[in-house]
Formats: sequence, structure tokens, C-alpha cells
Amino acid sequence: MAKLAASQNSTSPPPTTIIATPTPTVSLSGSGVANPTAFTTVLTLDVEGLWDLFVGPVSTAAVNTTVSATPIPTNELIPPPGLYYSSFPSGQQIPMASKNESWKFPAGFWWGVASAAYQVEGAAKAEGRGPSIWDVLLHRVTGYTVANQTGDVADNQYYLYKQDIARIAALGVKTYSFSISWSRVFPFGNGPVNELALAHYDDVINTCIEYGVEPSVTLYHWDLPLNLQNTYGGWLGPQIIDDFVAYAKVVFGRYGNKVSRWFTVNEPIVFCETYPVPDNYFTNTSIPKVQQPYWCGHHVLLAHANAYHLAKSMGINGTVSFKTNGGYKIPLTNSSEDAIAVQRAWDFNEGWFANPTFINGDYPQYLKEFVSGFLPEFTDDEKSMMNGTADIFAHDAYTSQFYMAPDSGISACTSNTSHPLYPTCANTTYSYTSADGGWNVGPAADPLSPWLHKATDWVTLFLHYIQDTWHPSGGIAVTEFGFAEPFEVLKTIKADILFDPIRSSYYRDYMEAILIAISEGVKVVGCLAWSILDNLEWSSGYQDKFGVQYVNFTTQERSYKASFFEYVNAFKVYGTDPVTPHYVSS
Ligand code: GBH
Repeated sequence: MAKLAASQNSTSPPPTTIIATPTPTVSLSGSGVANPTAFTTVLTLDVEGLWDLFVGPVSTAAVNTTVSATPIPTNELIPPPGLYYSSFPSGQQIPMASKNESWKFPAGFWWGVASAAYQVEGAAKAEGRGPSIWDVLLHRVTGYTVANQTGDVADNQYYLYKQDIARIAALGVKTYSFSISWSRVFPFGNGPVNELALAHYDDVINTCIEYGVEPSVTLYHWDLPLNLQNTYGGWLGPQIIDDFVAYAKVVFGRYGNKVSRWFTVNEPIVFCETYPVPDNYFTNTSIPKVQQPYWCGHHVLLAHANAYHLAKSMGINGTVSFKTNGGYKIPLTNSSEDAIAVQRAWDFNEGWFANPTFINGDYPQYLKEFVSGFLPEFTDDEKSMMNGTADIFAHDAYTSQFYMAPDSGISACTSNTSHPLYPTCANTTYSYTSADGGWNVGPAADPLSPWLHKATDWVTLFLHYIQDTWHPSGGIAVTEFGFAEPFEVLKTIKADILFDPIRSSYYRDYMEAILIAISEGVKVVGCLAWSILDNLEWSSGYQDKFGVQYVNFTTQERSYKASFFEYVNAFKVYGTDPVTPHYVSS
């Protein structure tokens, strides 16, 4: 049995109870029972039992204790030769062109790199971590992963965080944004609190501060404690609201004002659209599949808003927001049907979470027309409770696409529940019309990220759109952006891997787009590159790489890619605040 250090008020954690179906228990007395679907069983499982039953054996890393940082060799800090950068004279070269004097990141602009617990930590069962749905999805669900890879070991950052923080500090990175694993803190999602997990994140946060790196923390980056999925359907159940807030309370209480920026949930559009979860691996739910994402969203909005108010009542002084995601929605043509398709797409994506939070506590029009058929209306109290619960507009904006009406027209889709584009009824493409040349919006990323193209031309317009639509008083932060260099996994020579030209131009042009937006009056307050290092790209495994550092997954050695220097250089050239490398002698 796994030993858990328990919270303040109990010395040994009570085991969780898994109830296979929520129907009343039928007692058998030897005679036949008419309705066997009503039979239930009560299993009592400890953390180890949960793993054994639902996940099975997990791999472990060779290194399984916390490793001290070693000094970063100064020759690793030398930037690469440049590509072509008129506005970004770089590093060690003699610039041919000078900087653009009308661009500037304002004082206090925060910038950094990001990760998420399940994608980098590894140490799947260490120190009492309970399983999350992602352990099941990648270990058990046939066809869910392209390469049969899991997060069991990943970057082993659970033990290597000191070096990872030292490496970004040596380049002068200002912020590290990571997520906390809910099922480390609460192995069952609710109930007993795991002191070992809290002590671990104490040290991660303290190490950031020691190295002059501001910690930003996301509470939930998709790794839902398995037990909550199995007991009440996870985000499909209203119980998640109280459980999320209880988790937030423990974390806010422990780390409080050491954290500059809090993000409650990462990309609810994405994780709500992972509902319905695959059949036959999790406890069934009776909610119709087409409705499930929206029940999830409903509970996310309430859970977020409650956590926001809790943070304020606890005197948390960092900003609190959720992170949403999506690209600019470019109308493919100027037809009125395409304009409607574009508006439908905003309403079913960004507007789903942003309108209730930034505008009026309620869903946008096209979404509301759909969900009012089954979701409860928000009450006036709920609306006023939700409205205004984000201190900044935190948006993960990787790319952009063109939107257009379905071939059959919009109303033929909205009136046909089996239409493949139902209920959004907006079609998308990555290419301009053939009349406009038929080009892609920009170069494609790795084929394992078919959704991603470099579309930096559209970022400035997008930032204006966010400001003009949702009027975030605390400004906008691009909380994730990044690029999967095509076929990087096929390169075998490290020096070749480290030179990543499309990713480098992505970062350069993205920063240029932000600088232009700022110079035009858009309040952009920060940005976070995804990702600090190559990591588990969910179902794409380790084949699809977003890191600004390369990771050799055999040795766990890290190396800076050229794009990392490109990114940092933007702040050296255009920052108001100096970029200051930090070292700590060990
Ligand atoms: C981010 O989401 C995630 O927060 C991060 O964990 C992840 O590593 C990073 O992206 C890179 O992928 O395959 O056509 O169904 C970005 C938004 C939304 C992009 C879901 C991929 C799937 C599109 N993501 N989307 S598709």
C-alpha cells in the first residue's frame, strides 16, 4: 500500500470509495433479480489499488531523487548565427539593419516559458501521486496515442526542476509558468491532502524565486484526478465545483503571495471537448454525448469564478484568470454567410468562456441558442458572481485559420443534428481561396500538429480584436504560443536539431506582431513561449516537439535551441526592463 503523508487534521488518509454506478445498491438474497443493470458494487481502494486496477504498471526513471543544479557552462549561452532579422539585430552578429525605434515592451512586461505537469514531470507514482485520466488514456485506451508513449517519465522534471530553472535563469527568463498536478495534492481529487506533494511544489516555487524567476501557476492543465472521473464524471458533475475550489484553497493557502500569476484552468475549450471520454474505460454517464462539452463548460465557469472569489477573499495579490485558447478567425470571403460562420465560431470557442467572464455573465448568442435546449440558465446571482472574474485576458494563441459556411449553408447544418459540423456549423481551412492564390496561411508545423501553421501575420489584428471585444481591464497576455518544427524528430545530429529555422522565425515574427500591437495601443502585458523544453505532446507522444530546448530522452540532457535565443533577443532589443541572467552558486 502506498504511504501518504496526510494533511494537518488526519494522520492516515481514508481510502477512497469507488461506486460503479450511482443507482441504489440491490441486495441479493439468493433469488434472481429482475434488473441486473441496477446491481452495484462497492470497492474500497487505496492509491496503489487505483493504479493497479485502472492503469497498471508504470515506468520509472533512473534518477528518482531531487538533483541539485550544476552551473550552466558559459559557452552554452552564446547565441547562434542569425537568419534574416531587419528589426531584430541579434546576439553576436553585426546587425545590418537597426532596430525599429517606435517599438517597445513596456516596463513590467512579463515574459517567460511554460509547461504543464503531466507533460514534463514524470515520476508518475512518486510520493503518493494518484492517477489522472491521462494515465488511463495513454496506458489503456487503444488508439489514443500515436506512439504508445506515456507521461510516466517524461522530462523527469519532478526531480530535475532545479536544473531546469537554473537553465532558464541563465538566459535571463523572467517567468516560469508551470502547472500543479491536482492528483499529487489530492490523490483521489478530494479527501486527504498529500503533504509530500505540497512540500515538492514549495521547493519548485522557492527555487524559482531563488533564481530570480517569477513563478506562474496553473491549477488545472487537463490532468483530472481519475477518481473524480469515475465517481461523478469529472467535469460533467456539479460536484467538481466544490472539489476544485477545495483544491484551489489548499494551493492558494500554501503558496499564496509567492506566485505572481495564477491560472485556474488551462484551455477549457479543449478539455471540455475531450468529453465524451472514450467508451468502456471510465464510468458511464447518461448525459448525451453532444451535450457533454457544454455541461463541462458550465461547471468550469462556476468552478473558476468561485476559485477567483476565494483567491480574493484569501488576500491573494497575484492576478487570477483562466487561460483560454484559439486563433484569429479570418473570414474566407466577404460573403454574409461566412461572416455568420465566423461569429458562430467565436461564440462556440473564445466567447463560450470569455463572454460570461468579461461581458455579462452569460453565453454569447449563437452558443446560447444551442445550449438553452438542455443546460440550466445561469441565475442572476450566478451571472453577477461570474462577471468580472479574470484580472487579465490570458489567451493561448498559436495560429489562425480561415472560417466559412458549410457547403450546404449554415441553416442546413443548424437544423441537422447529424451534420458533421453540428452544432458550431462553421467550416475551416488553412488556405486562402484559389482566387487569392490558394496558399496556406503560413508554413505548416510538424504533421503531428496538423492544426498548426505559422500565421503570425494575423496576431496584431487578433490582439486588437480581443481588446475591442472583451475589453480586459488588466490587459491581454499571450499565455502560450509556440511551434512544432516540422520533422524535428527525424533529425539525428544534435547540432542540426538545435538549429530550428521555422520556429525561430515564428518567434521573431510573433514578437514583432506583439510589438506592433503595443505600438498601436493594445494593452499586452505578458507572453509565455510554449514550451520550456521538449515534452510529452499528449497523444502525439515525444514525436512532436514544441520545446525551445531540446531534450535527449535517453540521457535527460537539455540543450538550448536557436529559437530560444531568438525569443530572448526580442526582450534584449525591445524591452524596457533589462534582461538579467541569474546564477545561484550551489
Ligand atoms: C496547447 O494547446 C496546450 O495547452 C499544451 O498542453 C500543448 O502542448 C500545446 O498546445 C501544443 O499542442 O488535433 O485538430 O483536434 C493549444 C491548443 C487545442 C491545439 C487543441 C491543438 C487539437 C486540434 N490546442 N488542438 S486537432
